[in-house]
Amino acid sequence: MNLEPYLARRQQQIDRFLERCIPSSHPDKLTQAMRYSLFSGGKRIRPILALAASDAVAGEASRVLPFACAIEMIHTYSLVHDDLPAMDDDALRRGKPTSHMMFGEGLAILAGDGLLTEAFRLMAEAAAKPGVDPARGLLVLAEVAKAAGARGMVAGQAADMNAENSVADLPTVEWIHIRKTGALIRAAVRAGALLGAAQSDQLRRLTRYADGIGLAFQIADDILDAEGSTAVTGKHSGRDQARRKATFPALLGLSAAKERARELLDNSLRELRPFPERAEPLRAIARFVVGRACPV
Ligand code: GRG
Repeated sequence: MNLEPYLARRQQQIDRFLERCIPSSHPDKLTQAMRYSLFSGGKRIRPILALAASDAVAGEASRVLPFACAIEMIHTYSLVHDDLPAMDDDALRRGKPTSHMMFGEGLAILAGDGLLTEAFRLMAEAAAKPGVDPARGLLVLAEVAKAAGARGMVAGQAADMNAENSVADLPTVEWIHIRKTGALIRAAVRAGALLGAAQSDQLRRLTRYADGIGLAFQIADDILDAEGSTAVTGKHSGRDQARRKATFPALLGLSAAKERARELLDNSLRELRPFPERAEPLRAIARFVVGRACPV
């Protein structure tokens, strides 16, 4: 499958929807700051995963789209806050100045808050719309909340900050990655599967698929950082090493980290074996995620 046109088509669909959610017709600074980060060239991997998971179980994409876009808003908020001086203190994201460099710290914090809250409004409204089973919609909303919150991504971020000046071992690093990066990816795939009325075996397999690529995604990101690929990441590279961050490449070495990423990719692809042709985008996305950092 040629992934590029698929990604481009999905990105367009997502951008159109997000454009309607946070329109440029509100000229205030807060909206400008929210839109600056929301439309600054993100790959849209998480919402695309939600849509592709729904495709894999023959679901209806239009029902998933609001949830998928809400997850992208949550992802965007997490990046804006992660870049703040109090956290990772980054001046560059996606090759552009970060939100606080453009708008100041206060507005960057509020832009993140605004995106996070809008995401929940969007999901709540979508759950109440005809065509979506409200119980299913609420279940997805609760899953996304858990994944993003203090038992998921926020917990991972807190542990990551805590680990910065200590020597973290591999299980600790994995614990952090599973929450900081993996939880939202898992929620995206499960949202698509649940809204597409996946059968329980399909849901289990898709969850394991997501867990594999979630961890592989972070390992790939760390490899790109270690190998200095600013052109690929749009971020300053070598920052993990400079901050002595415990990462897979730091703990295992680059070649073993790549091996682990490829192993996780194989596990994820194995989970998709019983799925028909319509799961092809999920397979291609998994190869793409790992392939950015090492040959697959
Ligand atoms: C602030 C609560 C809070 C959490 C922050 C997401 C995150 C947690 C931190 C960002 C730093 C980081 C390395 C996260 C790992 C996940 C990751 C690789 C994010 C980048 O995701 P992409 O590549 O980004 O999908 P784009 O730019 O394509 O949207």
